[in-house]
Amino acid sequence: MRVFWDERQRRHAPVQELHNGGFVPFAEHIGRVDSMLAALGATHSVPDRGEAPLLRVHPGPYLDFLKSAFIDWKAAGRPGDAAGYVWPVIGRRALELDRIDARLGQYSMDASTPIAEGTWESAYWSAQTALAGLEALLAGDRAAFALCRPPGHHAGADYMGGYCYLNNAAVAAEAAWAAGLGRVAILDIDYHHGNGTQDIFGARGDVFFASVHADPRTDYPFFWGHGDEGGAGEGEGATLNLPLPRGTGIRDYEAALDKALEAIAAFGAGLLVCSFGADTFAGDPICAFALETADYAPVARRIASLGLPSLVVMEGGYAVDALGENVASFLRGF
Ligand code: SP5
Ligand code: ZN
Repeated sequence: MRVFWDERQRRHAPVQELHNGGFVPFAEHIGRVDSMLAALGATHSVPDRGEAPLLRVHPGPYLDFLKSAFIDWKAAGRPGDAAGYVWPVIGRRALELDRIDARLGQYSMDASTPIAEGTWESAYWSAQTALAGLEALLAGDRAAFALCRPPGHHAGADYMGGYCYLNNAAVAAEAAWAAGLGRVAILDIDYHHGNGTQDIFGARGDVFFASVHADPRTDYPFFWGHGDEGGAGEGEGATLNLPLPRGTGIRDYEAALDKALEAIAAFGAGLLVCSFGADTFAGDPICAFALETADYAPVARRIASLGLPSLVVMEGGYAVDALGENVASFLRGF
């Protein structure tokens, strides 16, 4: 399976994030990439397909915000990285406010997603990496791995969150649709619910979203991913959420995964996008499932048995020392 990666994804390097009421080192750091690259070997380069495929998912004003936020932050005389501190919970009024603090609140859902100097450049190339993986499928590869970083599945059409800025999986799924590949299924197996992806496609009947994740009653993102969220309008029945309790190991995990795979098979997709997070690993420092390195290969084999052309898009995974081997195990299984 070819691995796609662009060095410009390294430029995003926020210093810290809010955690338990104080600031701690940013968990989604570049050491994750070094671990993966060391385990995966050679990578393939990523062409620049411009902003048009991003604009199929994200509105222009949101992209403009991502591009200028750090510059505006510095222009306001602020130290460190750009981060919001006020959120419009009563309703997201369509106010066009100039103040950088207002814009940071308007376009984000949490305080763990700071914008640093290289954030836009890395997010842009992360999305381009997903598109490069999709192009490998269009060229006839059965599967491709997009080493996306920053990750994407918490980002909605017009908000960032959960270390995510652009929704790489959604950008690839939309591009696949535009390329005529037909109905797309997205299987999200990051530890956290992919609220952004669900939000983007929840009202669509032509894109299926299935997610196996930690129960949002105990885990981030809390407000999305509950078992009764099944899509809306034309998308009713095209969203499947399978929350699992903390401590879940491979047996119960595979039972839930099989439910998701059955639903995807019944949907009749022409392409699978798999949002893969290795934060389901037993040793993950910020998560609480119990998968072992060797478990990722049979998990991937089950997914591959769908027989669909498959784009694997990297999401989370914070046990840096084991991350590369966990991803390698998954890709070998595929
Ligand atoms: C893509 C992905 O896995 N995003 C996860 C976002 C979770 N954000 C909230 C987690 C809060 C815990 N912060 C721990 C910081 C340790 N340095
Ligand atoms: Zn995650």
